Amino acid sequence: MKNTILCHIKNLYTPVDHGIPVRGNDMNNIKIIEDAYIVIFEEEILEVGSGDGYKLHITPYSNVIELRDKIVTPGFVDSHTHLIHGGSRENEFQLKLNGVSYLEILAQGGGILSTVKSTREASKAQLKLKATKSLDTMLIHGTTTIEAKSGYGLDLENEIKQLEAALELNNEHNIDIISTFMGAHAVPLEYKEKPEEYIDLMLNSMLPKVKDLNLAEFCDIFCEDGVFSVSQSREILKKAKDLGFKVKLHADEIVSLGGAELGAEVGAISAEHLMAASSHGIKMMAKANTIANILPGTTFSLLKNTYAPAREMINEGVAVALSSDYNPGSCPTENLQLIMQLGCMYLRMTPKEVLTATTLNGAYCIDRGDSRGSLESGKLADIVVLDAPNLDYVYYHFGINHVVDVYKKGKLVVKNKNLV
Ligand code: IZC
Ligand code: ZN
Repeated sequence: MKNTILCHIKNLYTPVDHGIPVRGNDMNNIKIIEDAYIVIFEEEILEVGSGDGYKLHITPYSNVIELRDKIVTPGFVDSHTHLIHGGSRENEFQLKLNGVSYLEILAQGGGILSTVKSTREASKAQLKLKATKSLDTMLIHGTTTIEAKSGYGLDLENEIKQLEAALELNNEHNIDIISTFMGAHAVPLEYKEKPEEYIDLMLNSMLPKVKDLNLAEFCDIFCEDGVFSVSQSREILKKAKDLGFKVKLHADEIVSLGGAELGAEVGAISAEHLMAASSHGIKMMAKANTIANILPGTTFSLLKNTYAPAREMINEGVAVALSSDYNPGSCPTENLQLIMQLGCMYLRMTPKEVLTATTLNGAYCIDRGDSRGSLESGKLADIVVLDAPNLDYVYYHFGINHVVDVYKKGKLVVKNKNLV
């Protein structure tokens, strides 16, 4: 049998999957195996154990790799990205440093709307080329599965162009990409004076068409002051659900509007950002099993100090995920390890909670908990090898890349920090 065996791993760290997102204090329940091994067959993990147990699986065709001074975790899942876009927004950086807010820049036609212009001008091939560079960077930093949102087309043709680019890259790149339709990311300039008409277009044309073409599994919306109100968001998310989309939303990112409450009310799989979520909304999310997907890189990059209340969420028994929000405006980084470090330093989550949040709970945010997010037999062999003596070290020694090797579906795709 031609298997791959990773053995004598100094320490293996993994959440344990019980078939549901990991909530509250259970997020600290990371299994640690010393002198660990993983037997990989084809795309999956066949067995995880410790000591010499792997020897039973050795055949003349086995590829046996010793990792004596390395630690291993599941491949990271980045469950909130705006991967596909044209252009960049460093021209707004000085404005931001001068104190001009994100929503002011958007109201002046910049921000998301500036990326909409660049994305509309780009061909699908150009979008894919740019996104491929980002995917390569993500993979080198240990991310093996991502979610990718549309929302920089804001008309049917350009939303389809973005979603097709993501679908094609899912087939062409080693990273798995789960697609989300986000036509309700902003009201496009041509509808500035008649936003209700844009919402009608979403409800009656764009959503059904994207569903018919099977271009996205999820639907997301930017529920925010000056963007889409709670009642507009409710209408769109309900319609999306009726059409068969799974739903999630950008909730209480900047202003406390009741996005967390809406997420719980409509049965969203996750509510994302939540910097300004209310205590009532957090309690509702706990009750409704809505995952809190927190994006501390955005708070950091927006130069704010109002980080999402992760400790309160965990105390209330909410399942918390962390993700990058990789986008050209409010969080231009692909490095999920940096987000993990911010999770400890600013959200005051423990290293173990953060690992759960960026592996198994990230996978549940995109409805992939059954196949990834933990190192257990039967799951995909998505594995990262880190050059670190223990898990805490990865967070403590910040701003660098600790990942040396990455296995994606059992295949070595990053070796010694380089793409294979
Ligand atoms: O391009 O600014 N928050 N959408 C909602 C974003 C951030 C992405 C962007
Ligand atoms: Zn976002």
